Amino acid sequence: MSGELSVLGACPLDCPDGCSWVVTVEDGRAVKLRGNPDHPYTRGALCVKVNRYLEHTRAADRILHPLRRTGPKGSGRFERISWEEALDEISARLRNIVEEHGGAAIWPYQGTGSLGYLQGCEGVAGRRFWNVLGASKHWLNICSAAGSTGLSLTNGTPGGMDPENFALSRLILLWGTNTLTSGHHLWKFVQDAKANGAHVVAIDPIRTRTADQADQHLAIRPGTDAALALGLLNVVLAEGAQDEEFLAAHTQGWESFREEILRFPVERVAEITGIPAADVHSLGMRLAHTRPTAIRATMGIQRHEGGGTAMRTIAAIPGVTGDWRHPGGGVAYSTSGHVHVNIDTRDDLLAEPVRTLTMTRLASELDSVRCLWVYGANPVGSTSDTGAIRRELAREDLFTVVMEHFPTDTVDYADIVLPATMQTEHADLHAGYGHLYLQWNEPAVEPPGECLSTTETFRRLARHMGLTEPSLYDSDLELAEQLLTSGHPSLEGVTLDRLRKEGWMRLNYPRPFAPFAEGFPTPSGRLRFPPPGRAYVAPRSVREAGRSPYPLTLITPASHVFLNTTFGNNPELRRRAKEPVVLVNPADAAERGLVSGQRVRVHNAGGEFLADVEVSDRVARGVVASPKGRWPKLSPGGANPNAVVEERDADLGRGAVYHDNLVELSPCAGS
Ligand SMILES: Nc1nc2c(c(=O)[nH]1)N[C@H]1C(S)=C(S)[C@@H](COP(=O)(O)OP(=O)(O)OC[C@H]3O[C@@H](n4cnc5c(=O)[nH]c(N)nc54)[C@H](O)[C@@H]3O)O[C@H]1N2
Ligand SMILES: Nc1nc2c(c(=O)[nH]1)N[C@H]1C(S)=C(S)[C@@H](COP(=O)(O)OP(=O)(O)OC[C@H]3O[C@@H](n4cnc5c(=O)[nH]c(N)nc54)[C@H](O)[C@@H]3O)O[C@H]1N2
Ligand code: SF4
Ligand SMILES: [Mo]
Repeated sequence: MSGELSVLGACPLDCPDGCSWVVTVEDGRAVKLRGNPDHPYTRGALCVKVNRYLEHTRAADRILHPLRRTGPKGSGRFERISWEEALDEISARLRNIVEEHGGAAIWPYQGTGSLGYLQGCEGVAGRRFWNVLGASKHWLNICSAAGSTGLSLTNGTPGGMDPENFALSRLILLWGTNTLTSGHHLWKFVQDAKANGAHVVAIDPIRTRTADQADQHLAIRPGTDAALALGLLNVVLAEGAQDEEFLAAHTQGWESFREEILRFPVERVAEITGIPAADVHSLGMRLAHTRPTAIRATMGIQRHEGGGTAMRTIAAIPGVTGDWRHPGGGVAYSTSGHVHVNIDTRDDLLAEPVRTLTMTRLASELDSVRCLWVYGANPVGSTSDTGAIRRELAREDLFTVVMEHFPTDTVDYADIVLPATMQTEHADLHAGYGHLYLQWNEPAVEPPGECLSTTETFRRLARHMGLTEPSLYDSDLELAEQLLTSGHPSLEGVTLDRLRKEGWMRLNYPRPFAPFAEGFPTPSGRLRFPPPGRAYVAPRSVREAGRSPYPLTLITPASHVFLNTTFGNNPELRRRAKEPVVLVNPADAAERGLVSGQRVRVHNAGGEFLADVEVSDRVARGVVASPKGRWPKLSPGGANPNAVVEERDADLGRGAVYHDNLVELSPCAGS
């Protein structure tokens, strides 16, 4: 058809699958979006959420122009202003703040709304600009920091297995991961393995849709995974199935770790984890005698007080069994450790060293901040302790700028709102943290209204402020070229020209890829076993058992129909999500006289949100669950689960503790 063309792009969202997509454009309008059938990981499919992406770009509530606040902070009342007015006001306020309080009073709060290297959190967007102003640094710890730190302590990198190699595995542990919801493209490789006789076990406090499809589900007590890992290894040792050759050649700390394992016999582990001893033992036997064994452990497992250690200790398993020898063995958390692009944020532009502010500590660290600049993030929907965040954001001495697509709860607190382009409207370079490909996203259509990309917004702001540093003005294509110049062998042959033509390229790793068969990227070249006494850290729920007035552990996992808070305003996906629910075990419900459909307050000392009870044996006694992703202002009572998530750190990497909070359920008045 005349005027029709196909444009290759990539899904920008915070999801391991990093899909490659094809946009059909007719007469300047994007009319169709589908998964790229040629991409080996995408294999032609997107997901229930992103299938609606084009409709989302044209949603009636899309922000198309710069806005200035007219009502009180939090009211969401704005007037339309021009870019010129917006840049005037922002430039004046930023100059003033730098002069009076120093650059460190600016907090560039960048989230994972886009994972792009140009427009999103993985790259340079805005960071050179912030360095020229001397702004505080931002520690993006909301998602995966505890697990990445734990894995790096053991292996020297968060990178591990190529997820495609799950097809080669004989035993698959889906450990604290809801594959069919939060990264479903792995499933095809799991199915391939199953077709070859692999046994698949889901280890999750919730019987998820993934657990339903596994051969076996172990309902573990939240936050006790490291103890299970030690118990499984205890059986491996009893069987004499440890790989002595691998241990001697490629690990360190084995003698003391071995002793630690012996302190976790099956009966003790059963008591800690709530998993019957017979099940711990039988899985230990499978682990002892099945090579290769692949472990998929993603972010759910590390959103606990002991979550970093959980990943650290789980990562020790293939060190003992020698599974790293085989491409179908090992642990897959994130492949980001295998992506070695050159992210040149130009820290040399900083006049002096600055402090780092912590994303999940927004409420408490905002105290000393005078400008909060939010992009790619929706903290009022997604960050811990939203009640405290709202109180801070209401401060009159805080100048808040939000770059956004939609009028989120965070936008409601902005002084100035800047309209941002969506993925079909700007260029970007992407990896995926669940595969080994790079994708190029070519803009398919013109931006609507006055939307600007992140890179262009910062170029214009720099010009408006008269900044002279040349690298602030690098074009998108120049920035993309720079990213590919790291000289790392994995980028050999990967050029921007080829990426733009072909849409995606595999990083230059062997296939099949066994990353640690010959050693680890630690200083000694060896896997480092956890030191004695540090292999299991109990979660809050276990530490406080019987002492807290809030006896139930709340898990707030990924929603099937939202992607974090993205799509939380999409009418069709909201319709599918129905009213917010909280899963409650029949015994816990009976004890409180609660029945399905009844609306309750889920509360603790920090706050409360409302949800309808769903009595279900999908959760064990003592565990309740309610998914993340709803917009507070579109939820009953104006709050989502983050009202009860405490501002507290995990044990490693200052990670967040979204699945490690204690609550009580009480009937709503009148319900
Ligand atoms: N209770 C609970 N809370 C959680 C979690 C949990 O498990 N439980 N998980 C946490 C995790 S893992 C994460 S990653 C966070 C993420 O939580 P959110 O901050 O809600 O992340 P997103 O919804 O991915 O994106 C945030 C915003 O970025 C905007 N955005 C997207 N692309 C762009 C762009 O190119 N430019 C600009 N300016 N904006 C853009 C989107 O419109 C969106 O409103 O939530 C955390 N919150
Ligand atoms: N549909 C959809 N997909 C998403 C997202 C989304 O919001 N929606 N979010 C994206 C983002 S930002 C991220 S970080 C990932 C998150 O996705 P995942 O990595 O899958 O993380 P969660 O959904 O937080 O938790 C996964 C599973 O871990 C279980 N779990 C919780 N605590 C424990 C524990 O102590 N031990 C064990 N063994 N299991 C536990 C939960 O019950 C849940 O079923 O998914 C991405 N993909
Ligand atoms: S959200 Fe994940 S599964 Fe869905 S299109 Fe994006 S990358 Fe693919
Ligand atoms: Mo995340």
